[in-house]
Amino acid sequence: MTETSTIQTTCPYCGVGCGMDISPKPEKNSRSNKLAGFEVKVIGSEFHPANFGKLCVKGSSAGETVDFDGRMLNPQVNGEVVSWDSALSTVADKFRSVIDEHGSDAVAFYVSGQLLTEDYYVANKLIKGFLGTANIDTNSRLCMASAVVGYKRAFGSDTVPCSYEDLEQAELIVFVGSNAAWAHPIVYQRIAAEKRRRPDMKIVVVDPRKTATCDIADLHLNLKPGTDAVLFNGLLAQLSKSPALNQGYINAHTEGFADAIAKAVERQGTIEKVAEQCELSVEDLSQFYNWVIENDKMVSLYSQGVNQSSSGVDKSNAIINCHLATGRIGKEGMGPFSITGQPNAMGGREVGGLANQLAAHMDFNKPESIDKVARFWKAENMAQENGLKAIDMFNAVADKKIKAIWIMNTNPVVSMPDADAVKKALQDCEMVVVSDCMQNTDTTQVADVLFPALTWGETDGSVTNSDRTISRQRKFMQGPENARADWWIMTQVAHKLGLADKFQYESAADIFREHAALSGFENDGSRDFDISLLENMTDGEYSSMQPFQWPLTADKRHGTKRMFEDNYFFTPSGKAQFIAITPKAPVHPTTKEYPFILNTGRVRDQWHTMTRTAKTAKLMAHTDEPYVMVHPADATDNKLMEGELAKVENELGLVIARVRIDRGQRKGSLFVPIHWTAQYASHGRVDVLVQPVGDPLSGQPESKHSPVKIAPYYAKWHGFILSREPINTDGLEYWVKVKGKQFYRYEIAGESAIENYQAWSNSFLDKTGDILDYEDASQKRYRSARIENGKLQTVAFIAPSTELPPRSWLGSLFANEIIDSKTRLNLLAGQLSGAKDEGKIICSCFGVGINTIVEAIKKDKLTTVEAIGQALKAGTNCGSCIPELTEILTVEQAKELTS
Ligand SMILES: Nc1nc2c(c(=O)[nH]1)N[C@H]1C(S)=C(S)[C@@H](COP(=O)(O)OP(=O)(O)OC[C@H]3O[C@@H](n4cnc5c(=O)[nH]c(N)nc54)[C@H](O)[C@@H]3O)O[C@H]1N2
Ligand SMILES: Nc1nc2c(c(=O)[nH]1)N[C@H]1C(S)=C(S)[C@@H](COP(=O)(O)OP(=O)(O)OC[C@H]3O[C@@H](n4cnc5c(=O)[nH]c(N)nc54)[C@H](O)[C@@H]3O)O[C@H]1N2
Ligand code: SF4
Ligand SMILES: [Mo]
Repeated sequence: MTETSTIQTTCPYCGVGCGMDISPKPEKNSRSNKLAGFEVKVIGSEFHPANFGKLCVKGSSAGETVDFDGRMLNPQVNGEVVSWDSALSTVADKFRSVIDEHGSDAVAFYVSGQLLTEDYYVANKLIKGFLGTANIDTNSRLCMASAVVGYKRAFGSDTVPCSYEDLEQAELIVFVGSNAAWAHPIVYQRIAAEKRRRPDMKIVVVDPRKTATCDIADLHLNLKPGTDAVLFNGLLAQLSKSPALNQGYINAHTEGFADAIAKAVERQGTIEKVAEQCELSVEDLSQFYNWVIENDKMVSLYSQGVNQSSSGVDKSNAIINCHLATGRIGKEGMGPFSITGQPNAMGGREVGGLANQLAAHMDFNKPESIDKVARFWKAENMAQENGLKAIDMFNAVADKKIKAIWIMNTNPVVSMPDADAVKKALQDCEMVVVSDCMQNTDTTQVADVLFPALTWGETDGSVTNSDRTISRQRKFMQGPENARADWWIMTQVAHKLGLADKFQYESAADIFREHAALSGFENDGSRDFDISLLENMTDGEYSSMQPFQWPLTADKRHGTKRMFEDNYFFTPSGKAQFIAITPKAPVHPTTKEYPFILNTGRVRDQWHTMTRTAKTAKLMAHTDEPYVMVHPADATDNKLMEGELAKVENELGLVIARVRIDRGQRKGSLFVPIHWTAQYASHGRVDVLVQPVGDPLSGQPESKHSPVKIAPYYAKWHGFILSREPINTDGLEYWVKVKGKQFYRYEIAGESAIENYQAWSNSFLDKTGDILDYEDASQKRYRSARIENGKLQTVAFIAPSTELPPRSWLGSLFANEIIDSKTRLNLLAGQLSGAKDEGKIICSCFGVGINTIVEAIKKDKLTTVEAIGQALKAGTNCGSCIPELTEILTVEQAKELTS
């Protein structure tokens, strides 16, 4: 990359798959230190069909996360830095000896929907074609496995029928278990913009929780958790009695309608029965059903509220059934649209990188498919049957049936259900290999061998987004000297295993061509995934490849916007299949001891286990601490106070989180975000509470429905430490680490009283330089500050309650070259008299806090989001905070009315 050039790539985060234009920030890149990394300017690509120039706050901050802070820099074996040659041999030798001694099924790969397609292809080929086992599963099992099986049951193929454009053409969009405002912000904003243009377009949100997505909803159905199949079976029953039923379509292009409708009518035949089972009002439900009946152009956009369930496959088929019954598929503005989460969840499906897939949209269910792939790969040791899915795979590690596992680009010690059991299984495993770009993650900490991976911006490949658009990720900077691309690491292990001739790739382009060729190999229209027109593309063409939607075939040379326009499905009869659904309750009901349902999910500005997004203070500003969202009545009944800490517990584990009381939360249900790890919090890993049960067909875990109890965490003291350098947290009972600008902030608390403040301070804080401190043992207060060479190094504040000074002024002092005498005088007061506190940051792009917003609303009588934007800039860049600005306006207007 030259000082002026722009390189087009794709966002490393969500499945929207936004195109990005990257250019260097020359002023930031003059540092000579090779390990300092690089800073780049990121803007949305104007012509990318996913985003047309827009980016959300995560995407637009991606350039701030490419420094090498915390990166894994070298291969390591048992904690020692070793050469590449030695690390590769260690892994190849162990895999070889385990296979020789215990058979192929004693080894496994656990990979990720964030691998590039080329990496994924190599992983799948190596293990299924040459190690002789299909024990390769992926974090996509936790993500969209149910949607895959749902599509396959209905269409005979794993085909997402829709395009993003369909969302803009729809008359009715039903979000089911999707908080797209936070999880797919640019798709959500495209819908929101269309809703502004056509206010009579109808938006329905089906979610037990009131989320930011409800901001544009005409109707929010806060159904009883786990009852979506009842809702859509009920809808099918109503459709069957309505003019929306498309009997012509049903007769010509589908099978199984009679059984499906019989099952639906049996128990969900009346609106009243459905309302009762879903705990919804008859009025709301009738409204929903009527809108579906009246609006032909309907898209159902579904995500983890549907997929992450012990009957997630049935739920997706219950949704698809309604589209088949009305013929609402394969046409403009309609279709059942499973929106994918990770940037390359779809690419993983295309290469077949799940344990129950073979390759290129083929499965193990047909011997001729196995033979086909074996011939194409010239495979010597072809797997013959499905491997173990994620939950079973980690159980097999625990049972010592799997003796060597290679984890790439995922953090299962955080993200798998019953995460403590997964951690223990890995600790006890003979060999755990982890390829990651970061040195310290909860999973790298249980590894025997570490491979330093190149990551986004440093390596080349391709990804497929939610609407089948394949885009290039391009290298725009050098990674750490000793890090390597994931595909390269795997090919080198293959070489060490004597497979050099089968893994002769020199670039991502080599792999892409082979992948494209396999997609067309003896296909003849029998498989939906076909991009074989690209099998002979040159390196130059690969380098400049523009986004396109697969399939790419001789008669669709520019790709395929919409699938099933010809009403042909990939089933033996060519017809789509209705599936008769008997709704099932979640596996674990609440009990007297564990009376709450734990729901889990995402927050706006964090990505998964935070290994990148926690590096930027900007993205930490919106939500900085694990929280538990509670309904006001449940809070009262359980003595929980806003802003205090609570323990959420069951027989599997314990989470400690900050209480947020919210009317949008359903009674009896709690919500905790998924993001915190042991790197950032003492008790923040929510998956330690999640029951390891999955859908029998898809194996996807029920991550949104685990029974728990909640009680106050009776802290004897609360406090915070701000420190220029990270501190050692051993011995702190509750802590959360938050990256600020030039400092780290630790929110801390303890159930045991601090007997001696000096001793306490000595165990966590350095003592060099100037120490200012203040102690009032009777009031249980302690404050200290340490200044060295004129600069502030640490401050610590302890109090008996959460009433502590705001952190903003103290934090800002870390930018000062020198602490002057006036500041010194105020340090232990924690604030300048009269200084204003921003409060919780709402707009991350411009750092605007809630206090500033509320004050401006009151003072300038602001009544619209646009007016707030004009006054404060909040909401005018990426727009991700607009739902929250609307909420604040509503609350302030309500206060105004009642005052
Ligand atoms: N900011 C951000 N964005 C992300 C990610 C991230 O980490 N951070 N991750 C990406 C990934 S990999 C994924 S998979 C997607 C996930 O995207 P989403 O699925 O939209 O996100 P979640 O927050 O997991 O869950 C969605 C909603 O399901 C609801 N839900 C819970 N139980 C039920 C139920 O029984 N029925 C219904 N109808 N709803 C229910 C929850 O209340 C929640 O609001 O997000 C992607 N985008
Ligand atoms: N309770 C509950 N649990 C959940 C969910 C939920 O909603 N509720 N959601 C589930 C879902 S949908 C998902 S997708 C998972 C996500 O969970 P994970 O996949 O475990 O989370 P990530 O943080 O994305 O992990 C990616 C890892 O890869 C590393 N990495 C980044 N780039 C590269 C690279 O180029 N190469 C390599 N080798 N490594 C790299 C990162 O540093 C990080 O350690 O969580 C699942 N777990
Ligand atoms: S919506 Fe945001 S996180 Fe998702 S791809 Fe676009 S910029 Fe990246
Ligand atoms: Mo996901």
